[in-house]
Amino acid sequence: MLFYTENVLKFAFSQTDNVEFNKDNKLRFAILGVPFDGTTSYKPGARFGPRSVREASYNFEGYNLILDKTISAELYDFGDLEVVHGNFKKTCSNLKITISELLAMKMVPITIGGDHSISYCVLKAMDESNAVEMGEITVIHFDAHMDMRDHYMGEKYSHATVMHRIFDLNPKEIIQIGIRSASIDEVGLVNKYNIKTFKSCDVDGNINEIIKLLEKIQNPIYLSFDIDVLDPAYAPSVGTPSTCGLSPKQVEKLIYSFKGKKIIGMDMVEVSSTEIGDITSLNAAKIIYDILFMQ
Ligand SMILES: [Mn+2]
Repeated sequence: MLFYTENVLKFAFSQTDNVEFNKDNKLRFAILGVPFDGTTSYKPGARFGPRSVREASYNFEGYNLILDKTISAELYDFGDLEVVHGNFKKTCSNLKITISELLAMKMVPITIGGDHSISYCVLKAMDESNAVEMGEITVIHFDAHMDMRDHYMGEKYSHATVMHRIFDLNPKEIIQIGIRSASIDEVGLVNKYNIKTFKSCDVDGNINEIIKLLEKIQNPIYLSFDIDVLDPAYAPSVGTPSTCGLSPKQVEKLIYSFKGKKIIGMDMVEVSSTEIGDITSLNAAKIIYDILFMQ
């Protein structure tokens, strides 16, 4: 695996003892930090996301009062990937190798970015592995932005094109939630290919219909969370803030519809907090916890 050797803070409640991986079919999650923000187009700093989200994770309990549940999923924090700053291609190659190794250990990767470009590398590694059949996966994408551009500033691989690259991998379906920013070409693409897109105003007006749709999903789910899906009031430290977004309570309600679902991976991207106690990283850590509580 390609890791930095520095001893980074581990996500709260992650286990440190050596475990014989692959021994049984027990669900185990692997946290992996990817401090790469080479494709950020506005406010840089997502390279600090893994550090700040881990730090924020210590503010939560292992017991969820609302759900009356303790965390039962096993969680291992593997530290940070060795990224090559400014070089997406080399970083993506390192990430794919490491995700492949985690999948071979039957771990479910939870990747903390980093800018959104890294999500493609995680799914590409899944596509190339024997562990995952891409045609059976529903990708659920929480974001203010569609990220469906074919190219951005001449670049094929970017945080602004990431969902188009994931679409190119032919997952079973893509569902986008919380969108409020797109180009007219991106809207043409999602309409042409029947990609389900729920705008932030759709969540305000019709959250129960969206929950019903999510609850019906039976196949494996990959979750991609751009923290800018939240309104900048709740998540100001992001690469590309967009107003009129979702509230943490709306996102919590949507996440609770994943109870018992087969989550094969998730990423939390675009967190660019640099201050201890920053609300953006607190909300990002809470979303990761809520997903773990769904298992
Ligand atoms: Mn975004």
